[in-house]
Amino acid sequence: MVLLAALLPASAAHAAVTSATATVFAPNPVQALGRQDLTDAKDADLPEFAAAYRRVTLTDLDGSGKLAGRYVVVKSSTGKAATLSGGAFPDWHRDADQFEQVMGYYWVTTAQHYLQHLGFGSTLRPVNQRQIQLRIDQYGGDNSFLREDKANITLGKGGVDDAEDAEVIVHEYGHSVQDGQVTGFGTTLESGAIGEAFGDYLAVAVTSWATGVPTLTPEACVADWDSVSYTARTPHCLRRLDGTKHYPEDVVGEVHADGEIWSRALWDIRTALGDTKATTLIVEAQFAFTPDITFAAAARATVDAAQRLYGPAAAQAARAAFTARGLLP
Ligand SMILES: [Ca+2]
Ligand SMILES: [Ca+2]
Ligand SMILES: [Ca+2]
Ligand SMILES: [Zn+2]
Repeated sequence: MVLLAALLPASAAHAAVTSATATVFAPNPVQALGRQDLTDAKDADLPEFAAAYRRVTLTDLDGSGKLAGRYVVVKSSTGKAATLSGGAFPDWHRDADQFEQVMGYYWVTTAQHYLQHLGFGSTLRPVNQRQIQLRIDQYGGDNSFLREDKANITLGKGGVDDAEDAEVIVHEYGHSVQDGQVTGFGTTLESGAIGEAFGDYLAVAVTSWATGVPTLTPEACVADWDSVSYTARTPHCLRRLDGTKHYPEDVVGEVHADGEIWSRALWDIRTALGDTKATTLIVEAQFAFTPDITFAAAARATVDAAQRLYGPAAAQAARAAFTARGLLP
């Protein structure tokens, strides 16, 4: 028993783990308020945002008084590092740099808790249970495609600050999840598209789990708030999970656009089986992926995972979703 305890450093670290309250958007003001007319207004904390703030509890903190914990450490080059004051994080709003830092900590930790509630790390293998580094800088995601290391996250401040939208944060965490499962995942067009699609899917799954459904914007809409800066039509969406793109004729050779073929298949599996079964089998399947997997091979692996976990009816639902997209015969 003594030896076993010595092999479990997590139990020692656990003593220092703590929690504290802080203020966030859940998941973003457009979705929380059902208002498509909100604009960035140069980061101003206008009165219409007041109803979108939520006081929540940050968990798994390391006790340092900073935004550092078991699953994420926040490193911001914009503004001073958020620091505990009187046992809580102050009620920062969107015009404070510390607000985005808190958002990054809260939503990465929430995404990991979502995976754990599915059984990853208890009844199933752990997924991405490492401390990722979340950086916030002036440019961030705009040049993220240049980064080799997808384990960590960088968020920028172009238009609406990226970290003001939980769905942008969780999308990026989706890349970290896949890298955690298959190191270096996403080296080709199709595997890269699967990566973008999974990030979009996870963004919706996590935020619906955390904030409830029905949602005040279409549930299939990703990044309702960040996309206000660069979309003219309403509802504002960076991308959607419920598009009609079909393989191969809708392939354009760009990972985000082609990802909408894959994400629609994931969305259909979720519609057929419900969030818990769908996300469990989708994530479980990803352990069998290779870094350069094709759509067809990944679809087969996902059907196999459905069969293994839930039997023939679930496998048939998964197969039907991929067949509808032209990804399986
Ligand atoms: Ca801001
Ligand atoms: Ca942005
Ligand atoms: Ca949304
Ligand atoms: Zn991405």
